[in-house]
Amino acid sequence: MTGRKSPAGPTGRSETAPPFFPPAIESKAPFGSIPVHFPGSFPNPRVRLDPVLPEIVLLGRSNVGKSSLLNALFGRRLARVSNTPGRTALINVFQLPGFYLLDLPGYGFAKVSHKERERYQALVRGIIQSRSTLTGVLWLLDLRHDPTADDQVHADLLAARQLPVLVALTKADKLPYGQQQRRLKELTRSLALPPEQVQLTSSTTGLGIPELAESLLALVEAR
Ligand SMILES: Nc1nc2c(ncn2[C@@H]2O[C@H](COP(=O)(O)OP(=O)(O)O)[C@@H](O)[C@H]2O)c(=O)[nH]1
Ligand SMILES: [Mg+2]
Repeated sequence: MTGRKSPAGPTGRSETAPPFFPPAIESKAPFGSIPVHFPGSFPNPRVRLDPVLPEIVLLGRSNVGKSSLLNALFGRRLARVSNTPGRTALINVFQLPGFYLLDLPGYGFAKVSHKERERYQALVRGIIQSRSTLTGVLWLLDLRHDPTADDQVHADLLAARQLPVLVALTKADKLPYGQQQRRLKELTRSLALPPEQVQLTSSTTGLGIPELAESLLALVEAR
């Protein structure tokens, strides 16, 4: 421990964050054995990340199960940094070997102020419209609910940029098998996505987690 402070980047780092998440010990999580680095949280959608790597952005309403899904994929609590109130308009960047995950705060949370909502929308619009390094999107939707107006805003942004999208339908364990299959079909149709881009998942049972990990890697490699 030298006690030396790391210098703020060009856009200013928001906090003293854990710089590195070591691999999970004896984890069954598909990304459990890979090291994850946390370059920081950034307010600027155009922030330059060094090195330049493909990027995948994570989107979903608050409470959709994003933190739980990340935990299931990585076997570690990566997402706690995104959960602190008052951080509604920051990108949390996780660096993996070969790509970045850009984690955004959950949207659609009723309690945020109008101003915070606008800041979030400017951030997500900026990321989706302006980042040439963005290779794809992992979008989380609760299997039990139809997309909301907030979800639709995101769907429109994604459609305009024509980015490859993976949809993780979360909390599948909350429905019996027959209803899972029915909702999967309904949502795939209403989202107008090819079936291979929509995955049933459960962070509780592990359903779909290995498949999701494969699809994420394929999204990065497709670049
Ligand atoms: N049954 C079930 N509950 C889940 C699942 N994923 C998340 N949850 C619960 O849903 C709530 C919100 O989850 P969280 O991961 O914090 O959502 P976030 O706000 O999107 O990060 C918590 O109570 C979780 O325990 C799941 O796959 N199955
Ligand atoms: Mg969360």
